[in-house]
Amino acid sequence: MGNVQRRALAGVVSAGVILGVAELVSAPIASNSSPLIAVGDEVVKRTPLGVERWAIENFGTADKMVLFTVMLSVSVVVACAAGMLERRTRPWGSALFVAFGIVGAAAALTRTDSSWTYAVPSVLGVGVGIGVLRWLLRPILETTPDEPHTATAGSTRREFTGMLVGAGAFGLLAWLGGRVWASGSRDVSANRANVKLPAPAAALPPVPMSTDLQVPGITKYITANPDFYRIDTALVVPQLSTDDWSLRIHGMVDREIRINFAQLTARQPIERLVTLACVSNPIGGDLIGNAKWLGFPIKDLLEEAGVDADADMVLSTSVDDFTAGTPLDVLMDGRDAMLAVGMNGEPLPIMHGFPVRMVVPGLYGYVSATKWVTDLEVTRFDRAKAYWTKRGWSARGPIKTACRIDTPRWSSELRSGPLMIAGVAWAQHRGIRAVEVQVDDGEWQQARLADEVSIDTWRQWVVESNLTEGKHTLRARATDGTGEVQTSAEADVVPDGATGYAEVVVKVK
Ligand SMILES: Nc1nc2c(c(=O)[nH]1)N[C@H]1C(S)=C(S)[C@@H](COP(=O)(O)O)O[C@H]1N2
Ligand SMILES: [Mo]
Repeated sequence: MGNVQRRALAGVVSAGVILGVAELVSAPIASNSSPLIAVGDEVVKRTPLGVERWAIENFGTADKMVLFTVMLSVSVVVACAAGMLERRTRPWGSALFVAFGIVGAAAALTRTDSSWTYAVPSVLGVGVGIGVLRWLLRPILETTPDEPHTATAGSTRREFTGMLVGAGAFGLLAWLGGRVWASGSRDVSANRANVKLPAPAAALPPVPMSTDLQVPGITKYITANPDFYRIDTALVVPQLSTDDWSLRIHGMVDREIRINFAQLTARQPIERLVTLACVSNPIGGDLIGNAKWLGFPIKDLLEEAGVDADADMVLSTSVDDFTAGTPLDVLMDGRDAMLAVGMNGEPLPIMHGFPVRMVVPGLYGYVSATKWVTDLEVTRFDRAKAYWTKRGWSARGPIKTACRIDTPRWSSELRSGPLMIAGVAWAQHRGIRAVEVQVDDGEWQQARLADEVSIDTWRQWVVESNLTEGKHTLRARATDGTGEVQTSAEADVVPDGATGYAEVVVKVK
């Protein structure tokens, strides 16, 4: 092993020690005091709209993994450089680590919930990391990386390997210890398991079989919780217990309201089927899901607070500072906009907003579905801007009429003969009146629809077809409950949702 490799390895292992120690020290403070999480949060906050859109389109829900991979790769490069540059009297490698620590500490200190303690993980991590770097390099601190024969100067290869493994194990143990400590002290699953959901006044009748057409390959009418798409800006899922939760309703109201979990759940709940959809869902995409939600009408609470006639928006804020701006008229027009506490018969899963989130039929999630919601400010669109609106997305986000072909799938190779073309269509709060399917440039054929139990959910559809040999393009379009056919014009997801017919190309042999 030459000096170049020794220096690079020492740099990488010491950087690992920095991250491990920082993770351990962040455990009793807060997850976003860890430099990796703090810097990640800051990067997410500052990512330009175009890059964000590109990331969601290409990585979908794996975007967070991609972010961490990029950050770790950058760290490895910096760490190699630090190892190469470190000298006894000119500690440029240490200086690089200090710079690293300053970035981490600065990011941590600018989190909204931070205090001076948020700098401690970065400072201690870098301190220990520099010590480890200099200890590992001691025998060769005076060499330059390209000096060829230094095996005689300093430790043997075996000694050095032992030191590296020791330091690496120390960093890994610190990191694992931090993870275990943090999950033990912050995890609210035990709290969630103890929640007893109130029963709705009028229990929802069992969902009729007729909502599911039982076509192989079609999306199920109800999406099971583990299969439900997840979209949020949180790098670490917020852990908010029912004891720590409370909601403040304020702003342009006559009386400010503060309500805790016991008070909220003592109220009369409703149970409703609502399909949530993400504005970033491309045509044919799967950022959409349907669940049975248990919750409390937002309208009632707003009426108790008494909203100003001038107000036209409710800015909801989550415990991790995500915000959504929901049109006030939508919350007040009698639809089932709610503060949800239950999803498909269970307390909300933690990643879907436990203990309380908003659900508003007919609006994309980014303007309405705030998870871990703790604050509702009654205000005006010309006074407040929500998280995604600041980043170039439309202030209002009504869901556009759309449909998806679930089966057959893209580029399937099929045998000629009878074929079921089937999928789902949605136009939340307007309902679906019809779906039509076209094969190549043929006639539009009416699809058979599953029963409609709510205009706030998607609806399954199926067409029986018979395809000849060759390549075929299948298209579908939906008509909403007002009689309007979805547009064929193709639009991108930015700024207010994709449009265009659903399309699948298949080959028949
Ligand atoms: N706190 C918080 N709530 C949030 C978001 C977020 O980033 N943070 N994203 C919204 C968006 S863009 C969507 S599409 C829905 C997704 O809800 P789900 O993850 O339960 O499917 O949550 C909304 N609520
Ligand atoms: Mo979304």
